[in-house]
Amino acid sequence: MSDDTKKHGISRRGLLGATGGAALLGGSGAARMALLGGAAGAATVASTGKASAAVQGINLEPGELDEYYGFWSSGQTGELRILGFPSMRELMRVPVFNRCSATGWGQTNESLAIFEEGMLPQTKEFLAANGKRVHDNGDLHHPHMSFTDGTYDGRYLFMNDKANTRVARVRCDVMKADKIVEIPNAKAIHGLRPQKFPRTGYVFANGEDEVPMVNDGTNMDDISNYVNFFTALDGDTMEIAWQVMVSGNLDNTDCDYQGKYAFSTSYNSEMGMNLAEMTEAERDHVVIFNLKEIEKGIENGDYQEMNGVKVIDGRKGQNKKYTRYVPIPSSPHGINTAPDMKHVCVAGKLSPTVSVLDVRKMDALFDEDADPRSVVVAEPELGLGPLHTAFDGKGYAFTTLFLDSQVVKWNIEDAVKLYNGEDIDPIVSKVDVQYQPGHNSTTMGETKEADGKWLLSLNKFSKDRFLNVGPLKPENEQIIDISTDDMKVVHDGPTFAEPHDAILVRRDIVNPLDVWNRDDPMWAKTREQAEADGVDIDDYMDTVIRDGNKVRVYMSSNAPMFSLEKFEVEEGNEVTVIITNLDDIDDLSHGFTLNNHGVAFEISPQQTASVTFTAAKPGVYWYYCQWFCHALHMEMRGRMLVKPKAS
Ligand code: CUK
Ligand code: CUA
Repeated sequence: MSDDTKKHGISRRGLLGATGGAALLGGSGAARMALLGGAAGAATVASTGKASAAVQGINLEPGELDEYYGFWSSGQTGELRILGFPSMRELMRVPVFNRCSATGWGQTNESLAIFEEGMLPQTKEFLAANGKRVHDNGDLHHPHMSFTDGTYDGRYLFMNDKANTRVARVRCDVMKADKIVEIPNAKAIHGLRPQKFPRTGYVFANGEDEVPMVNDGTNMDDISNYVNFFTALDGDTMEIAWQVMVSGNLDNTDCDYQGKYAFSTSYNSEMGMNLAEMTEAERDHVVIFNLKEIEKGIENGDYQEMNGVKVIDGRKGQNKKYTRYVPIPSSPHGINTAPDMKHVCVAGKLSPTVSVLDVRKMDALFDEDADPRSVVVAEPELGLGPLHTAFDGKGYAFTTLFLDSQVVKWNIEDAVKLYNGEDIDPIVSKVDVQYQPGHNSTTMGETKEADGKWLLSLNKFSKDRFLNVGPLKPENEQIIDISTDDMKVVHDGPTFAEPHDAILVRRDIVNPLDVWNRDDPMWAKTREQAEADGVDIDDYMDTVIRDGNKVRVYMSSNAPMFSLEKFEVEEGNEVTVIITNLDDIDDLSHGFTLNNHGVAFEISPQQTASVTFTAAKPGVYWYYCQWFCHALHMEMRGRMLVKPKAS
């Protein structure tokens, strides 16, 4: 262990916890042992430098608005969340990969069409065999906004689904998903970033899990056949532009501000299939993808087509101009490009170091005889378990230390000087967080407009910070004031499973609609069917179309009434209920819930939505509006009669 790390308190902390004890043994090997030996042990209860509660902007007066939008992942919940920041007030949950009880996402015909449009044929078959139409879970780790010229442009949010290998896009005008794309070949999409320059452009997505090249169930143990895939989607069409086959797995990804390179961490360069094998090597790697060369390769036909995707071979030893593998200690995790547009920080996870790459050295890296480590310009030892790095736009970096339960503030240029032999300490300060931080995020920090006001630490454990709610505890998200040199934790915020990542976007960039546009593409298909039925879904409607066994019930809503107080179908009919909310007043959402049928969906102002089900149980069933819309909201209901089948 260097004197630097001792000075900054690792040895003191080492006395406090079991994991810290292992840390006293020194070096990255000990960190690896510590992490493998049980992470939670490293949490130590330490006081934080609490600032006065009046820190500006956190405690808003009633009616005051936040300065930033926060877009949060929700991990295994599968949704996107929108918070006001820095008040941390939850504003909205946007269902993406999950089934939503309130809005009917995953049940309405409009949302099902989005799920099914991007689904691979073999998944459709698999789901049908399991009596389902869509997967109703997801594992959403990384939400990122589209860029133009190095900063957010407020068009779209892109996000991954690790659970079912998908990438989704959310429209920022209505805050609803409009594309959910299953990625062929790759397995378990994890790291995801949009291209920063000149615009998005590409959306880069990492496949985390290795699979046999022909994954047909005939091979499990011949590891030489396993590969992994890096995917570039076109952010405008959400079609897959190309994939690159790589050696080792892929964890997190980012790209430069020049539009030339993307880069991904790999914690399993070993291609190990169990814990011991995966953590064997002292160094794993970062793969650097040469975007222009890959585009040329595609143009020149130097690819193979796999499941309809053009795949470039960028595996180690191919000696082509597509990829380079930079050795990095040890099982690197987070990778973050600094707003100085030059430096890329790679967190070592099992190594106490962050490796700094210089994008200006990447052209030379692709020369044939280049030393693969020539792009590394600093490798400061910062503390135990570095996972992710955020930036203030003033030359400082903030790295989460999972095992130390700390965030370390350090200076990038000083780290470069230290690497060049100068006697200088890049570490500015450390602050305790509660506990075990993963991602962190600064206001506008992943853009060239990083403003250095706030740091958010997303901590995996809350332990004693909140009222006990049973064995499953919330995570804890903390806000740190970084406007001065010493970092102050100024806010604790519990949160449910399991936000990995969040971005903090200046509010002037995001400008959603108050009311839907009637010509929205979301219900274009529904409109087509209505036109064929001679029904105008933009107007008052109370029409029931009987089409063989199919019944289409068209109605509109106007507070506090549905246009149809009742309708009749026959047992066994396939019933589609289509509703347009004709109210055009800000905030006047209705809903349609059909008792004992598992049917419920949202109809916001000027929105059309529909649901299809089979009327299998004769009887009278009430339907009602489930959004409190009017003094007579309780009266906003009607009846469906299911007549017994005429025998
Ligand atoms: S990963 Cu979660 S702490 Cu999925 Cu971004 Cu690092
Ligand atoms: Cu409409 Cu409640």
